[in-house]
Amino acid sequence: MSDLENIAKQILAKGKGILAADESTGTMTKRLSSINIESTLENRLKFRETLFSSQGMKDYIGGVILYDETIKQKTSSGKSIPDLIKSFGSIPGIKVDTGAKNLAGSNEEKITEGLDGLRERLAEYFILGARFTKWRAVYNVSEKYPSDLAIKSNAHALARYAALVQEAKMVPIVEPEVLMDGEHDINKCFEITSKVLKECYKELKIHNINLKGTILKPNMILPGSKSKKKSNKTEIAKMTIKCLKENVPSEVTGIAFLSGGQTEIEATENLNEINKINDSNFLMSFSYGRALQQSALKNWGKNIEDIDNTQKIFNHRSKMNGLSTSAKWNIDLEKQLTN
Ligand code: 5MM
Repeated sequence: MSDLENIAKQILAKGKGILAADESTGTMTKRLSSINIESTLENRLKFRETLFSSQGMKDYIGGVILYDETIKQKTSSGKSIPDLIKSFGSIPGIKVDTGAKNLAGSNEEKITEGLDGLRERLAEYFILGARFTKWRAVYNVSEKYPSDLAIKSNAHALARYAALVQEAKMVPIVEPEVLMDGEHDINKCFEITSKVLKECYKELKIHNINLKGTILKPNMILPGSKSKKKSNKTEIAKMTIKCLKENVPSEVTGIAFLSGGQTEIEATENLNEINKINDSNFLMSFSYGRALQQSALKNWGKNIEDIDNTQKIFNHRSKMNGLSTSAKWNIDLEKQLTN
């Protein structure tokens, strides 16, 4: 097994998934202002250190995606943040895109930037302890979008990113996110996600990517958040698996879904259902941001010194998602906040 495949397998080892804590300062400021906490360097670190030193890290979190600010920070006891993560047997990762900007030629759409100087930044992140990276492309769904231009240019950028990351001996997470916003139904999400994934894997192939040394971070196949037609968990799971089987080469080591605006319970329940009926060779796990952090953040906002309860809530969410990676979650377990 290659080193890269080994890292990907360690991150998604049985019962484990990824904590996406790579909010850029703007996004983190929004999250903190929702709980009336000032977005200072100290507060952003304090919340993240609280999560990263939780016991749930040990059993359920195989990797943590960090933001540039955080990977360079030290904990209150002087340990570096990557070392803290490693002390739980988890692997530090880093978001390396510099954000989604307006796409020239189709201004209502986005292109993710960050390729300039990436080779040099990757070398620096490797020294800081990162062993995997993330790059997120976003696609709006409407009658005319996403355009071919957005699909092709984002796939090309994702592939150039992945090639540079593998050259730097790290595992690239490839994240093409078809956004949930909109009135579209689940079939439209299936159709667009299929198109997006096809193009991504076409470009990854052209760029000679070792697919075994990658992780795909896709959206689940869901109706738009304003859709009049709701879908149940079985339909969501079936269509998600079908879409991945049809469009993702079987060499890809693992799939770690984003939560994309689902509630915490929805994200857990849908992953559990996917694993219940998963008949593909893919490991199906999570790489959640909001769906792992929301309740913990809310509790922390009530009293930022209440580390114990915030960690308890985070441990519980991590455990619930860990269970859903092997279809062992159920709603009764949700009520047992024991950790
Ligand atoms: C944690 O949020 C990440 C993005 O932050 P920016 O928009 O500030 O760059 C985001 O990429 C995240 O990793 C994924 O969307 C998954 O998070 P969710 O909340 O959708 O599970």
